[in-house]
Amino acid sequence: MVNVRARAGLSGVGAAAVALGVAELAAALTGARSAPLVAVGAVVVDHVPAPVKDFGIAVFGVHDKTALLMGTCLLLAAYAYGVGVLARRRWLLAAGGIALFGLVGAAAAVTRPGAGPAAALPSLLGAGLAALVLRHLTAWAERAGAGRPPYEIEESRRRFVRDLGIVAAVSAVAGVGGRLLTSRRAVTVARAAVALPPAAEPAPALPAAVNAPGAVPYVTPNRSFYRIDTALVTPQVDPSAWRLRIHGMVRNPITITWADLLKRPMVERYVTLACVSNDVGGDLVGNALWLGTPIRALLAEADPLPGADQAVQRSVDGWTCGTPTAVLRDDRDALLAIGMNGEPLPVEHGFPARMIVPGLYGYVSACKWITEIELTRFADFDAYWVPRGWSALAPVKTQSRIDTPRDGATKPAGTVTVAGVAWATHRGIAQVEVQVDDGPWQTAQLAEAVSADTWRQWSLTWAASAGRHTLRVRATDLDGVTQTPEKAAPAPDGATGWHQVTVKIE
Ligand SMILES: Nc1nc2c(c(=O)[nH]1)N[C@H]1C(S)=C(S)[C@@H](COP(=O)(O)O)O[C@H]1N2
Ligand SMILES: [Mo]
Repeated sequence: MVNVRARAGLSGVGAAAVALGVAELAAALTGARSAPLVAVGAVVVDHVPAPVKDFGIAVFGVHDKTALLMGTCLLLAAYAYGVGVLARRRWLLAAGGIALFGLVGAAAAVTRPGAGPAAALPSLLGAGLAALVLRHLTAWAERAGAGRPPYEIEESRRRFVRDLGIVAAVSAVAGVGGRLLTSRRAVTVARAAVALPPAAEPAPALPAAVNAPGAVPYVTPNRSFYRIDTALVTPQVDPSAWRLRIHGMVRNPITITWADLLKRPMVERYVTLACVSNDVGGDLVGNALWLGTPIRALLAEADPLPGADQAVQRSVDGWTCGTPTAVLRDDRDALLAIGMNGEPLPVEHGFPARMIVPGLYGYVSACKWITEIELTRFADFDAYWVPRGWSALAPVKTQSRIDTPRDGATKPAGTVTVAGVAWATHRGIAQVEVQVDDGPWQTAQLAEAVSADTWRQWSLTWAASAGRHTLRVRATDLDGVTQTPEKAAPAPDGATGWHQVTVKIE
């Protein structure tokens, strides 16, 4: 038996696949962010309510974007199936469904920051082809209907399967080809050609005892450094086209090029970067050696007007964050950074330039792919995350984490090393204490500190007896303030509470 309806549905899915594949290919010319899937996804990312976004990060972690794209594909497949079924009897309605798909994609693409009218092309081209493909496939599907002679049904089945196969192959080739072309055009080549200037002020040599055994390494390698941003397609910024414009409430607006930037004095600093979405015990925190030029000097040249209390950093993809101007002008090492652990910034960490500000969460300070700093007032402008329910001011809260033993681990009785990291960036860590069950707080041994701006490793030797035990950690910063035990969720300005793990000793 042939199910004509299912064939019609599959025709719809095939047509949608062609649309996406061809659009991907077209987007190799008009820019990767103009592909409909990516453009619509980006609009979703920008408008998803904060709790849903938190849920996404909590469930999918750094794979939240893949999950979003796959979810969108599934929804689209269901929609396309419906359009295919409709096409049998109500062709005009189905055509309207396709047009709607094309218009939504085009609208999403042209309204992305920095997009031109050409960004509409991939979606419109895709929708046009989808209509042709659907017309063609449903014609074959229809010829299997009741009352047709058996040879015709058989013939239509063969033709349908053949043409659906061709459609699938064309979309796959177009889609993969488009992606390959895009990545070839990517800035990987330009990045490989960058020779970082030497630091006028190199970072101090790391003390021998900077690592505690069992804690994550003091320096987080680039490939394992957490990545958080709203960019569905990593912005590709060629250094030769890069500019940083400092404007707004300044006496002397300035624009610098990549060549200008490389001529500026560079310093190297270890700075720990933490995400406000990091839960107690979470791993959205890392420490790297950054190479950059102090932003303080650049701002002094621009000469902010009194009252310009907020420096809004803007990325090439339109994302913004607002940092108190005073923080960028005080004596801390706030950097316009170009290097990370001895390499040019990895593309996903902001190549060619980003901000790194000790003491503030990333969402209010660490703009990647930065292209603009606009001096303004907090009263006049809300940066990206502020209308989405996050605090405009967000200094990093003191936190500590147990890296070993892991929660749920089983260890033999006897000596067990408890170790981890603690950070109170720009204030510094004075003390870390560990509590076993309801026992007294024991002072952990601290690894040597590099500066107040980085995390500090700690460890404690524990004489573990058989049974189930809970280990808790808390840190005290150099101002003498101990982490609060009170549990708070990451929103609106960072999680609080003590990290604890439960282990079984046998
Ligand atoms: N352009 C841009 N920069 C951004 C973001 C973003 O979404 N877009 N996210 C910020 C957030 S929330 C954090 S925690 C840090 C993370 O930097 P990383 O991905 O290099 O670890 O980047 C910040 N810079
Ligand atoms: Mo973040």
